[in-house]
Amino acid sequence: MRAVLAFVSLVGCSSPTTVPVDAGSEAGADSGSACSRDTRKEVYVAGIEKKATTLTVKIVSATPAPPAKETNGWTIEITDAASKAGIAAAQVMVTAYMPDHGHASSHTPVVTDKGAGKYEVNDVYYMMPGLWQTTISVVRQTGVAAEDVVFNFCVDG
Ligand SMILES: [Cu+2]
Repeated sequence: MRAVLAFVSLVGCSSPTTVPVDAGSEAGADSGSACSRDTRKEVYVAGIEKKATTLTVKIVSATPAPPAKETNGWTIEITDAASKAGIAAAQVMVTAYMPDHGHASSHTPVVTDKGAGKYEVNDVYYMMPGLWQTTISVVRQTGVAAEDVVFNFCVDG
């Protein structure tokens, strides 16, 4: 399914994706960007977190902050939802996807276990402006089902 979507997206994205930037003609627009009126977006703050079934994923810090077009690096912390203890040695996979265009990022983020529940995520790559769904999928230990959390960040051009 993902492969089909990725194919469709290539077609969808072959046309210019530039969204006309209004020159402040709309009252209340914070930047006049593609993101300013997207109600699906989540505003990044250091420490933003999402809960899955048995665990919580927190973005401790992001570079740049807030997340921006092209290359992003995050430090995340994964903790047990009940005990709050860090979950080390999990299998963590990060994927970025653009729902409006039906395509994934051209880069596969690289996750490095830093111990005690901290993980470094590099090469989260948003190649164009708009809403990106970044899924962090965590397998606590082999044989256990993955638990996903999704962060919805809108990236300005
Ligand atoms: Cu796109």
